[in-house]
Amino acid sequence: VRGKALVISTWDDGIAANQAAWEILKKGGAALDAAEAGVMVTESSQNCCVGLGGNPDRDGIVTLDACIMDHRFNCGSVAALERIKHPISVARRVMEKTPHVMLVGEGAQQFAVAQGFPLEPSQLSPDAEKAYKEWLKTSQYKPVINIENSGNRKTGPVGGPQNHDTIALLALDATGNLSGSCTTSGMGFKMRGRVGDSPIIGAGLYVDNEVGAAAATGQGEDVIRMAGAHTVVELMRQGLSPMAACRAAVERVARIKGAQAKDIQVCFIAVNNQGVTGAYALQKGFSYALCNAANQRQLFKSEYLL
Ligand code: SD4
Repeated sequence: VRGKALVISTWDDGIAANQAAWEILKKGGAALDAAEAGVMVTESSQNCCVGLGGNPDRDGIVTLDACIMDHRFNCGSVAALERIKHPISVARRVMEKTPHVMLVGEGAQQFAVAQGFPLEPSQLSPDAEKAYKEWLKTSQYKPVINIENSGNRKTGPVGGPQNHDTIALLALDATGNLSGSCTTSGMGFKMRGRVGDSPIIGAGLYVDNEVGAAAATGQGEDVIRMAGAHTVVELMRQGLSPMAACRAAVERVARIKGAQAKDIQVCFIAVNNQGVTGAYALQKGFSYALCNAANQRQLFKSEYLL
């Protein structure tokens, strides 16, 4: 593993996130720092809807979820956090500065402010405002499959069906340590208070340095009900390759959902502690980005079940 540093992350926006993570890894930096720095790029990006630029809930308020986990089972998480630009960094502070794993809502925001994170304006980004107004016309909640890759709100279909917007990233550093991060504005137009899989340790993200790490994107409810990322890690522990583990987890989702499986997307990425990576999706259209010493800008189309 030594010297086999790498980063793997979800969707096309993963390429830019990987670059930032790589800047740290290539200098011998820690996987945890890489995992945080990588997804911060996506949280700040104007082109995608992770972070404060994301679509609001059905009451018109953007609420953010994020978590982070290191190679020693240390983990931190925030959910339903409002008006903070970098939820991933707040999650890291929860991990490092509190005796807890998870802070939510007002308490999470209060903690962030106390830690010196600026409180950002509550107004929606112009694109989110437009999408929200469009959504209000019907006020129907229907998850759209592969929303991340259907174009951003400027180029995508009118009304911006930007329904769920997430980045999950796994990093392996030169010393062989693994860490991961996951951050999202959650599903657009979700019920107020809804929390998905992304900030849930074991669902959206899990890291066990002795085995590997895994993360999820897609329909959060269906990732939570089968403890997605943790399941993938346990399957790797039983000897499956990262790809086979992701596939087996997706098959489990399909079994659970039955005929409804065709209406949702669930995707996993994984890396084992030897630096072997894998991914698998329920439906066509999932992409993931890989970055290592050989090539920092690889983008792959994931294989899929249906
Ligand atoms: C959620 N899993 O909030 C997130 C959304 C997502 O691709 O991953 N979108 O359910």
